[in-house]
Amino acid sequence: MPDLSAFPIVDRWPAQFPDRIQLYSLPTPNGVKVSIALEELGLPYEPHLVDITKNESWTPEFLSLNPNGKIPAIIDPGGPGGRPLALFESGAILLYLSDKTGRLVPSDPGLRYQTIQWVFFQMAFVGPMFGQLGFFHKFAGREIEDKRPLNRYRDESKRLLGVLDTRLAGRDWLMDEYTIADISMLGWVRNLIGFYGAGELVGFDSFRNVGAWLERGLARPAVQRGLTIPARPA
Ligand SMILES: N[C@@H](CCC(=O)N[C@@H](CS)C(=O)NCC(=O)O)C(=O)O
Repeated sequence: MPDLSAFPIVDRWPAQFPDRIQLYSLPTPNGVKVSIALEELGLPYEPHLVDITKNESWTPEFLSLNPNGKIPAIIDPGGPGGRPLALFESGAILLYLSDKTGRLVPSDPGLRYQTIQWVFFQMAFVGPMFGQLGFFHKFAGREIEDKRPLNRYRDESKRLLGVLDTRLAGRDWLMDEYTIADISMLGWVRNLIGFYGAGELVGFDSFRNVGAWLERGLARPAVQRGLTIPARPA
């Protein structure tokens, strides 16, 4: 049985199954990338709920795994060389899981890099811009009288949806097959029109290819399961 006692995070979130991948997360757009990938891959894992609304990601135990204080993070007890590997940053975790299994990424080296390119596009643009739009449209930023920040993130989000819409013309997924690039993006687009309520603001209905892609993605059973893991307390 692997020994995870060197990781202080297990003091606060004990591992009942230390031989499984330990997932520290919450079902947010960044968190669900990893739970969806794990569900798609069928890898054995143990989810732990880190309640960011209670600042649990800023506790010393969590910071010992991710000094940046953000979910998601994992420990794979069976990492490279059979040694435990701790990882944070959802894009890095997606890449790691796809490399570990040889799945959810094309085997052709060129196509693999293009898949990674779309994951980086999500990490650098879609997540940060949609997140800021959510803040200025739905949360505390809504109160700010000066609408320039809201308008800036609205316009940038629309531009990004346009990039995605063009890429998705005539294709089901961002690559020729379903990959970690789709997984990285689905939760964010869903959130934009769902939780953030910004569908009308960005004219989502005009991005028909993105709408059809989102529907296809959300219909996948592993996506549906991943979107609710770790289960929030009742
Ligand atoms: N680039 C990071 C972003 C992670 C991130 O922003 N996580 C948010 C939830 S979606 C978080 O943990 N927020 C907690 C906080 O800031 O207190 C990744 O993709 O893993």
